[in-house]
Amino acid sequence: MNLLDLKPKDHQVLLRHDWTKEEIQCLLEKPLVDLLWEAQLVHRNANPGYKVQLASLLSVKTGGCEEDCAYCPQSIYNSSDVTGQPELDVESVLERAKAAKAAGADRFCMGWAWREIRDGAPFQAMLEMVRGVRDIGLEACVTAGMLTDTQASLLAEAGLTSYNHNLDTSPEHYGEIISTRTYEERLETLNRVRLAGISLCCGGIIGMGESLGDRASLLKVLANLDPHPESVPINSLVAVEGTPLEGQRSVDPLEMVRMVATARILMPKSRVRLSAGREQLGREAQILCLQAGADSIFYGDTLLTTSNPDVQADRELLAQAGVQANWEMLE
Ligand code: SAM
Ligand code: DTB
Ligand code: SF4
Repeated sequence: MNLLDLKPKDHQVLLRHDWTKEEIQCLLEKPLVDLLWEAQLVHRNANPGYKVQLASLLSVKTGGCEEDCAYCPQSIYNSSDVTGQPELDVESVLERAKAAKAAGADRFCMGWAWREIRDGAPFQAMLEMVRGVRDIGLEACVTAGMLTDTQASLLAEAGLTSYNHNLDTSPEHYGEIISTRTYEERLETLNRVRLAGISLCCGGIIGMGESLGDRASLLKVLANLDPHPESVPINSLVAVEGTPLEGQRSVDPLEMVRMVATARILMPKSRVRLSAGREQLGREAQILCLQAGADSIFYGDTLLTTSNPDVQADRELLAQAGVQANWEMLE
Protein backbone atom coordinates (compact mmCIF):
# COMPACT_ATOMS: atom_id res chain seq x y z
CA MET A 1 0.00 0.00 0.00
CA ASN A 2 1.30 3.46 -0.85
CA LEU A 3 1.51 5.57 2.29
CA LEU A 4 0.79 8.65 0.21
CA ASP A 5 -2.72 7.37 -0.53
CA LEU A 6 -3.59 7.25 3.16
CA LYS A 7 -5.26 9.87 5.27
CA PRO A 8 -3.59 10.42 8.65
CA LYS A 9 -6.33 8.63 10.59
CA ASP A 10 -6.07 5.49 8.43
CA HIS A 11 -2.41 5.08 8.89
CA GLN A 12 -1.25 2.43 11.34
CA VAL A 13 1.94 3.00 13.28
CA LEU A 14 4.18 0.24 12.06
CA LEU A 15 7.37 -0.51 13.99
CA ARG A 16 9.78 -2.42 11.76
CA HIS A 17 13.26 -3.71 12.52
CA ASP A 18 14.04 -5.27 9.16
CA TRP A 19 14.73 -2.25 6.99
CA THR A 20 17.13 -2.76 4.10
CA LYS A 21 19.73 -0.21 3.08
CA GLU A 22 18.07 0.05 -0.35
CA GLU A 23 14.66 0.89 1.13
CA ILE A 24 16.22 3.56 3.33
CA GLN A 25 18.23 5.05 0.49
CA CYS A 26 14.99 5.25 -1.55
CA LEU A 27 13.40 7.23 1.28
CA LEU A 28 16.39 9.58 1.52
CA GLU A 29 16.18 10.19 -2.25
CA LYS A 30 12.41 10.63 -2.54
CA PRO A 31 11.00 13.85 -3.99
CA LEU A 32 11.20 16.16 -0.98
CA VAL A 33 7.48 16.98 -0.88
CA ASP A 34 6.58 13.27 -0.84
CA LEU A 35 9.18 12.48 1.81
CA LEU A 36 7.82 15.31 3.99
CA TRP A 37 4.24 14.17 3.57
CA GLU A 38 5.10 10.59 4.49
CA ALA A 39 7.11 11.74 7.51
CA GLN A 40 4.21 13.90 8.66
CA LEU A 41 1.71 11.07 8.34
CA VAL A 42 3.94 8.88 10.45
CA HIS A 43 4.68 11.62 12.96
CA ARG A 44 1.10 12.79 13.41
CA ASN A 45 -0.14 9.25 13.90
CA ALA A 46 2.59 8.05 16.20
CA ASN A 47 2.92 11.27 18.23
CA PRO A 48 -0.19 13.40 17.85
CA GLY A 49 0.51 17.13 17.87
CA TYR A 50 3.81 18.93 17.58
CA LYS A 51 5.15 19.03 21.11
CA VAL A 52 8.88 19.71 21.16
CA GLN A 53 11.00 18.59 24.10
CA LEU A 54 13.60 21.11 25.24
CA ALA A 55 16.80 19.47 26.41
CA SER A 56 19.51 21.43 28.15
CA LEU A 57 23.12 20.32 27.67
CA LEU A 58 26.10 20.80 29.98
CA SER A 59 29.70 19.68 29.64
CA VAL A 60 30.70 18.43 33.09
CA LYS A 61 34.16 17.26 32.04
CA THR A 62 35.53 19.17 29.08
CA GLY A 63 38.50 18.30 26.83
CA GLY A 64 41.51 16.02 27.20
CA CYS A 65 39.73 12.95 25.77
CA GLU A 66 41.86 9.96 24.72
CA GLU A 67 39.76 9.01 21.70
CA ASP A 68 40.66 10.27 18.23
CA CYS A 69 37.18 11.17 16.89
CA ALA A 70 37.97 13.35 13.86
CA TYR A 71 35.03 15.70 14.42
CA CYS A 72 35.61 16.37 18.09
CA PRO A 73 37.29 19.47 19.54
CA GLN A 74 37.73 17.63 22.86
CA SER A 75 40.12 14.94 21.58
CA ILE A 76 43.78 15.15 22.61
CA TYR A 77 44.64 14.17 19.02
CA ASN A 78 43.12 17.41 17.73
CA SER A 79 44.53 20.89 18.16
CA SER A 80 41.39 22.93 18.75
CA ASP A 81 41.21 25.71 21.34
CA VAL A 82 39.46 23.34 23.77
CA THR A 83 41.86 22.22 26.49
CA GLY A 84 41.35 19.78 29.38
CA GLN A 85 39.39 21.47 32.18
CA PRO A 86 38.77 20.37 35.77
CA GLU A 87 35.47 18.62 36.19
CA LEU A 88 32.49 20.71 37.43
CA ASP A 89 31.39 19.85 40.97
CA VAL A 90 28.00 18.44 41.93
CA GLU A 91 26.69 21.69 43.36
CA SER A 92 27.40 23.80 40.28
CA VAL A 93 25.93 21.15 37.99
CA LEU A 94 22.72 21.08 40.02
CA GLU A 95 22.54 24.88 39.99
CA ARG A 96 22.67 24.72 36.20
CA ALA A 97 19.97 22.04 36.18
CA LYS A 98 17.69 24.21 38.33
CA ALA A 99 18.22 27.16 35.99
CA ALA A 100 17.45 24.94 32.99
CA LYS A 101 14.23 23.78 34.62
CA ALA A 102 13.27 27.40 35.40
CA ALA A 103 13.86 28.30 31.73
CA GLY A 104 11.47 25.54 30.63
CA ALA A 105 13.73 22.57 29.84
CA ASP A 106 12.37 19.10 30.53
CA ARG A 107 15.57 17.15 30.12
CA PHE A 108 19.09 17.78 31.41
CA CYS A 109 21.94 16.13 29.50
CA MET A 110 25.43 15.95 30.97
CA GLY A 111 28.60 15.18 29.01
CA TRP A 112 32.00 13.83 30.02
CA ALA A 113 34.87 13.87 27.49
CA TRP A 114 35.91 10.35 28.42
CA ARG A 115 36.73 7.21 26.48
CA GLU A 116 35.03 5.25 29.25
CA ILE A 117 33.69 5.68 32.75
CA ARG A 118 36.18 4.75 35.49
CA ASP A 119 35.23 3.90 39.05
CA GLY A 120 36.13 6.33 41.83
CA ALA A 121 35.21 9.84 42.95
CA PRO A 122 34.21 11.22 39.52
CA PHE A 123 31.80 8.31 39.02
CA GLN A 124 30.33 8.79 42.51
CA ALA A 125 29.85 12.47 41.65
CA MET A 126 28.12 11.46 38.39
CA LEU A 127 25.67 9.30 40.38
CA GLU A 128 24.97 12.20 42.73
CA MET A 129 24.37 14.52 39.79
CA VAL A 130 21.89 12.05 38.28
CA ARG A 131 20.01 11.73 41.59
CA GLY A 132 19.99 15.52 41.99
CA VAL A 133 18.71 16.17 38.46
CA ARG A 134 15.91 13.64 38.95
CA ASP A 135 14.99 15.25 42.29
CA ILE A 136 14.68 18.61 40.54
CA GLY A 137 12.05 16.95 38.33
CA LEU A 138 13.98 16.71 35.07
CA GLU A 139 14.79 13.74 32.88
CA ALA A 140 18.51 12.98 33.24
CA CYS A 141 20.74 11.94 30.36
CA VAL A 142 24.47 11.15 30.57
CA THR A 143 27.02 10.77 27.79
CA ALA A 144 30.42 9.60 29.01
CA GLY A 145 31.75 6.89 26.69
CA MET A 146 31.94 3.16 27.36
CA LEU A 147 30.80 1.62 30.63
CA THR A 148 30.67 -1.71 32.48
CA ASP A 149 27.53 -3.67 33.41
CA THR A 150 27.95 -2.66 37.05
CA GLN A 151 28.31 1.02 36.22
CA ALA A 152 25.20 0.80 34.05
CA SER A 153 23.19 -0.78 36.89
CA LEU A 154 24.38 1.87 39.35
CA LEU A 155 23.33 4.61 36.94
CA ALA A 156 19.94 2.94 36.53
CA GLU A 157 19.58 2.74 40.33
CA ALA A 158 20.42 6.44 40.61
CA GLY A 159 17.41 7.10 38.33
CA LEU A 160 19.18 7.83 35.02
CA THR A 161 16.55 8.25 32.30
CA SER A 162 18.75 7.84 29.27
CA TYR A 163 22.35 7.20 28.18
CA ASN A 164 23.64 8.88 25.02
CA HIS A 165 26.12 6.95 22.93
CA ASN A 166 26.13 7.76 19.21
CA LEU A 167 27.10 5.48 16.35
CA ASP A 168 28.11 8.68 14.55
CA THR A 169 28.29 7.25 11.02
CA SER A 170 27.91 4.04 8.99
CA PRO A 171 29.96 0.94 9.80
CA GLU A 172 31.64 1.42 6.38
CA HIS A 173 32.68 5.06 6.96
CA TYR A 174 33.51 4.67 10.66
CA GLY A 175 37.20 3.84 10.09
CA GLU A 176 37.69 7.23 8.39
CA ILE A 177 36.48 9.01 11.52
CA ILE A 178 37.67 7.06 14.58
CA SER A 179 40.49 4.56 15.00
CA THR A 180 40.79 4.18 18.77
CA ARG A 181 37.49 2.36 19.28
CA THR A 182 35.49 -0.02 17.09
CA TYR A 183 31.89 0.04 15.89
CA GLU A 184 31.43 -3.28 17.67
CA GLU A 185 32.49 -1.70 20.99
CA ARG A 186 29.95 1.06 20.40
CA LEU A 187 27.20 -1.55 19.88
CA GLU A 188 28.29 -3.49 22.98
CA THR A 189 27.93 -0.34 25.10
CA LEU A 190 24.43 0.21 23.71
CA ASN A 191 23.58 -3.35 24.69
CA ARG A 192 24.85 -2.84 28.25
CA VAL A 193 22.75 0.29 28.63
CA ARG A 194 19.65 -1.57 27.45
CA LEU A 195 20.31 -4.55 29.73
CA ALA A 196 20.43 -2.19 32.72
CA GLY A 197 16.97 -0.90 31.76
CA ILE A 198 18.13 2.60 30.83
CA SER A 199 16.61 4.13 27.73
CA LEU A 200 18.88 4.66 24.76
CA CYS A 201 19.82 7.90 23.08
CA CYS A 202 21.72 7.01 19.93
CA GLY A 203 22.18 8.81 16.64
CA GLY A 204 24.81 10.25 14.38
CA ILE A 205 26.35 13.13 12.47
CA ILE A 206 26.05 14.10 8.83
CA GLY A 207 28.51 16.23 6.89
CA MET A 208 31.65 14.19 7.61
CA GLY A 209 32.38 13.28 3.98
CA GLU A 210 30.00 10.30 3.99
CA SER A 211 27.96 9.20 0.96
CA LEU A 212 24.18 8.95 0.82
CA GLY A 213 24.67 5.19 1.10
CA ASP A 214 26.56 5.75 4.38
CA ARG A 215 23.66 7.77 5.75
CA ALA A 216 21.27 4.97 4.78
CA SER A 217 23.58 2.46 6.36
CA LEU A 218 23.78 4.39 9.67
CA LEU A 219 19.98 4.70 9.75
CA LYS A 220 19.69 0.98 9.00
CA VAL A 221 21.75 0.07 12.07
CA LEU A 222 19.69 2.44 14.23
CA ALA A 223 16.29 1.37 12.88
CA ASN A 224 17.08 -2.30 13.15
CA LEU A 225 17.89 -2.07 16.85
CA ASP A 226 14.99 -3.74 18.65
CA PRO A 227 13.48 -1.81 20.35
CA HIS A 228 14.39 1.36 18.49
CA PRO A 229 16.48 3.85 20.49
CA GLU A 230 13.96 5.95 22.42
CA SER A 231 15.93 9.03 21.37
CA VAL A 232 17.77 9.65 18.09
CA PRO A 233 19.95 12.76 17.86
CA ILE A 234 20.65 13.92 14.32
CA ASN A 235 23.69 16.20 14.33
CA SER A 236 25.21 18.05 11.44
CA LEU A 237 28.93 18.50 11.77
CA VAL A 238 30.09 21.61 13.55
CA ALA A 239 33.42 21.92 11.71
CA VAL A 240 35.76 23.10 14.46
CA GLU A 241 39.15 24.63 13.68
CA GLY A 242 42.01 22.33 14.64
CA THR A 243 40.07 19.12 13.94
CA PRO A 244 40.78 17.00 10.83
CA LEU A 245 37.27 17.84 9.59
CA GLU A 246 37.69 21.61 9.90
CA GLY A 247 37.56 22.08 6.12
CA GLN A 248 34.40 20.03 5.45
CA ARG A 249 31.84 21.73 3.27
CA SER A 250 28.79 22.69 5.30
CA VAL A 251 25.74 20.51 4.95
CA ASP A 252 22.91 21.68 2.70
CA PRO A 253 20.08 22.42 5.17
CA LEU A 254 17.68 20.33 3.08
CA GLU A 255 19.90 17.29 3.70
CA MET A 256 19.21 17.68 7.43
CA VAL A 257 15.50 17.86 6.60
CA ARG A 258 15.79 14.62 4.61
CA MET A 259 17.74 12.89 7.37
CA VAL A 260 15.22 13.91 10.04
CA ALA A 261 12.24 12.92 7.89
CA THR A 262 13.74 9.52 7.12
CA ALA A 263 14.62 8.87 10.76
CA ARG A 264 11.02 9.75 11.69
CA ILE A 265 9.60 7.29 9.13
CA LEU A 266 11.94 4.50 10.23
CA MET A 267 11.50 5.05 13.98
CA PRO A 268 7.96 6.43 14.34
CA LYS A 269 7.78 6.63 18.12
CA SER A 270 11.36 7.65 18.91
CA ARG A 271 12.20 11.19 19.88
CA VAL A 272 14.12 12.57 16.91
CA ARG A 273 16.41 15.32 18.16
CA LEU A 274 17.49 18.15 15.91
CA SER A 275 20.90 18.44 17.54
CA ALA A 276 24.25 20.08 16.67
CA GLY A 277 24.49 22.41 13.69
CA ARG A 278 21.23 24.35 14.09
CA GLU A 279 23.05 27.69 13.85
CA GLN A 280 23.91 26.87 10.25
CA LEU A 281 20.35 25.87 9.38
CA GLY A 282 18.35 29.09 9.45
CA ARG A 283 14.80 29.52 10.64
CA GLU A 284 12.94 28.03 7.69
CA ALA A 285 15.04 24.86 7.51
CA GLN A 286 14.62 24.32 11.25
CA ILE A 287 10.86 24.66 10.87
CA LEU A 288 10.94 22.15 8.01
CA CYS A 289 12.84 19.78 10.32
CA LEU A 290 10.12 20.17 12.95
CA GLN A 291 7.53 19.49 10.31
CA ALA A 292 9.52 16.46 9.16
CA GLY A 293 9.18 15.03 12.64
CA ALA A 294 11.95 16.43 14.82
CA ASP A 295 10.45 16.66 18.31
CA SER A 296 13.34 17.88 20.43
CA ILE A 297 16.03 20.53 20.32
CA PHE A 298 18.97 21.38 22.55
CA TYR A 299 17.95 24.52 24.38
CA GLY A 300 20.60 26.92 25.71
CA ASP A 301 23.40 29.04 24.32
CA THR A 302 26.05 26.31 24.22
CA LEU A 303 26.12 22.66 23.26
CA LEU A 304 29.18 21.06 24.87
CA THR A 305 31.94 23.35 23.61
CA THR A 306 30.35 25.06 20.59
CA SER A 307 27.54 27.57 20.36
CA ASN A 308 23.84 26.96 19.88
CA PRO A 309 21.04 29.45 19.09
CA ASP A 310 20.15 31.50 22.19
CA VAL A 311 17.09 30.81 24.29
CA GLN A 312 15.16 33.86 23.07
CA ALA A 313 15.76 32.96 19.42
CA ASP A 314 14.47 29.44 20.10
CA ARG A 315 11.38 30.71 21.86
CA GLU A 316 10.65 32.88 18.85
CA LEU A 317 11.34 30.00 16.47
CA LEU A 318 8.89 27.71 18.23
CA ALA A 319 6.28 30.43 18.50
CA GLN A 320 6.63 31.22 14.78
CA ALA A 321 6.26 27.53 13.96
CA GLY A 322 3.22 27.33 16.23
CA VAL A 323 4.79 24.47 18.14
CA GLN A 324 4.19 23.85 21.82
CA ALA A 325 7.01 23.52 24.29
CA ASN A 326 7.26 23.54 28.06
CA TRP A 327 8.33 27.16 28.55
CA GLU A 328 4.92 28.37 27.39
CA MET A 329 3.46 26.88 30.54
CA LEU A 330 5.77 29.05 32.65
CA GLU A 331 4.60 32.34 31.20
N1 SAM B 1 32.78 10.98 25.01
C1 SAM B 1 31.45 10.54 24.91
C2 SAM B 1 31.16 9.86 23.60
O1 SAM B 1 31.84 10.09 22.62
O2 SAM B 1 30.18 9.10 23.56
C3 SAM B 1 30.44 11.65 25.14
C4 SAM B 1 30.64 13.03 24.60
S1 SAM B 1 30.65 13.19 22.82
C5 SAM B 1 31.19 14.85 22.62
C6 SAM B 1 28.95 13.12 22.35
C7 SAM B 1 28.60 13.20 20.88
O3 SAM B 1 28.69 14.55 20.43
C8 SAM B 1 29.47 12.45 19.90
O4 SAM B 1 29.17 11.10 19.83
C9 SAM B 1 29.14 13.14 18.59
O5 SAM B 1 28.10 12.46 17.93
C10 SAM B 1 28.70 14.53 19.01
N2 SAM B 1 29.65 15.54 18.54
C11 SAM B 1 30.87 15.80 19.06
N3 SAM B 1 31.51 16.77 18.37
C12 SAM B 1 30.67 17.13 17.36
C13 SAM B 1 30.76 18.06 16.30
N4 SAM B 1 31.85 18.80 16.12
N5 SAM B 1 29.71 18.18 15.46
C14 SAM B 1 28.61 17.43 15.65
N6 SAM B 1 28.46 16.51 16.63
C15 SAM B 1 29.48 16.36 17.47
C1 DTB C 1 24.46 14.59 20.59
O1 DTB C 1 24.18 13.73 19.73
N1 DTB C 1 24.80 15.83 20.31
C2 DTB C 1 25.15 16.55 21.52
C3 DTB C 1 24.79 15.51 22.62
N2 DTB C 1 24.46 14.36 21.88
C4 DTB C 1 25.77 15.20 23.69
C5 DTB C 1 26.55 17.03 21.50
C6 DTB C 1 26.89 17.91 20.32
C7 DTB C 1 28.27 18.41 20.48
C8 DTB C 1 28.66 19.40 19.43
C9 DTB C 1 30.06 19.85 19.56
C10 DTB C 1 30.41 20.56 20.84
O2 DTB C 1 29.65 21.45 21.28
O3 DTB C 1 31.46 20.26 21.39
FE1 SF4 D 1 36.09 11.83 23.29
FE2 SF4 D 1 33.47 11.68 22.89
FE3 SF4 D 1 34.95 13.64 21.73
FE4 SF4 D 1 35.22 11.15 20.87
S1 SF4 D 1 33.35 12.38 20.78
S2 SF4 D 1 36.90 12.56 21.34
S3 SF4 D 1 34.94 9.99 22.76
S4 SF4 D 1 34.59 13.36 23.88
